[in-house]
Amino acid sequence: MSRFPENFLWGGATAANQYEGGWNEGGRGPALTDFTTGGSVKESRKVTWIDKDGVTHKTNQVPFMDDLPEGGEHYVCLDTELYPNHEATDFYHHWKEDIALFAEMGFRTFRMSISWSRIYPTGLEEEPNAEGLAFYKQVFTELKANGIEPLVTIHHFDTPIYLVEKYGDWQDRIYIDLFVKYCRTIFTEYKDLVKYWLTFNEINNTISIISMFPGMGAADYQHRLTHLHYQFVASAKAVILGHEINPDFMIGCMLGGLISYPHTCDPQDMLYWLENQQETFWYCGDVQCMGGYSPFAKRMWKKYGVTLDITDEDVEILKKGKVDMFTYSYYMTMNVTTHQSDDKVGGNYAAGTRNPYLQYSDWGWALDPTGLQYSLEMIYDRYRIPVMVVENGLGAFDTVEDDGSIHDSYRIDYFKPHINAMAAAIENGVDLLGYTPWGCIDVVSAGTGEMRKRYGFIYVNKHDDGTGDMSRSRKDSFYWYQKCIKSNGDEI
Ligand code: P53
Repeated sequence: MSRFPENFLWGGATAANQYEGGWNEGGRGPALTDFTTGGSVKESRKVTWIDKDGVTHKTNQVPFMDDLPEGGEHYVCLDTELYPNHEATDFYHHWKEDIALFAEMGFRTFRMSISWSRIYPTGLEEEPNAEGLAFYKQVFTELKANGIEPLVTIHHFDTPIYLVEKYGDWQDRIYIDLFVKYCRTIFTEYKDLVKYWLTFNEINNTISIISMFPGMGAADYQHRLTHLHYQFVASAKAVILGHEINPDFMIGCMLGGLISYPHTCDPQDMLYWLENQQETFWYCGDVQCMGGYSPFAKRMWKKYGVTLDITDEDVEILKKGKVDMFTYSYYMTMNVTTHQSDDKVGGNYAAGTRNPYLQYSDWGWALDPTGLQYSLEMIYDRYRIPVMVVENGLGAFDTVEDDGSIHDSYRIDYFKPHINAMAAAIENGVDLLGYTPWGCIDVVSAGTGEMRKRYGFIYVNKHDDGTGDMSRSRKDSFYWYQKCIKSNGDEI
């Protein structure tokens, strides 16, 4: 018997802002992610904007979740900069070809996101953009025709820019109604094509990445937790509405798998670790899966001097709008400690100390498959609802050989133990529905804006300087994953 359930959803994951492109085509309006430049591990990505006197600026921001900087008139794109998310890897013009490649690998599901501003260009329109709706309809229809179940993220970092300029980034209650309007449109339009939905991608990033950006304007808790509260209510309302439109919908939360360990067994480290996990992970998971804030949330509000705009109606909605499944991204673990340590590691979560038992990738990400098993069991133990791992993978440099082949054995080596870790968690009782490795086709990196940090089984000929003809090719890992899916995870 196979280690995985017979109908296990093997697939891959992407997001509109990093994959779709066509940013100014088909009536789409611009989004927050369209004003973010490229960067690298050393040089962080910047946002570009213009002030009231017409002077342009380039500043660091907490990525994809910040207000227009003080004194700003508008966000603006500068001729002197490259904006990698504009074209991304051009799913907009390659969807048919890409879906054929996913089908060839044997995908049973494909995770993608809808770009809100392709449906409502500013977010405020009464009527949706018909061309935008038609684009996703043909994509979902093509996926279904290939036996692939769409798994759709409704919001993946790309709030319409018009709303951010007018209302701040989720700093106004109006966002709840605007988001629900957007959900009503897509739920109704695609109710017979899409069953699996995720409301907000890595919703907990809002708080978990604050520590990476000390001293930046929006890295204050009043701002962050307000943003989160409106998203929680918007998500719960979407869950309630979705079930009215189609009771078969499976609607999930999506968290960034910020899993940590206490660096020492000092009891003070245990307490510190517990508090860290409550703040960066359970704070969000508990609201979305248990239907309201946990008692620890109150401690957090007090600690950071936060007062939230929570109405009685909000409390009722959170109670009713519990998600059907828990989904998360899993890349690494990090260590936390109350002790002094100079041995910090880099990566998207730069705050941790180095774990002496683990190896680290070129981008400073800890390689820890056991952490995947541990987190799956811990999450299922707490919530007892189906779980899905909707991102996992290795960002790496790939080399194209003279004959066009790409020998990415390091990627295969990364996946194998992670697949074994999932099998072990299933064996121990976890109800795991599926697995969608991140960037199954190369996409723009969210953290650094690079192309050279690649995750795909499918290579896309596009480079950091904007060159490349966007042609697709199969890496060695493509054939490996095809075999893995065919054997339902037994031959890896
Ligand atoms: P990249 C942390 C902070 C911000 C985004 O990341 C993150 C993470 C890691 O959990 O990214 C998620 O591209 C996200 C994807 C992203 C992926 O992980 O920086 O959901 O959009 O591309 C990988 O290597």
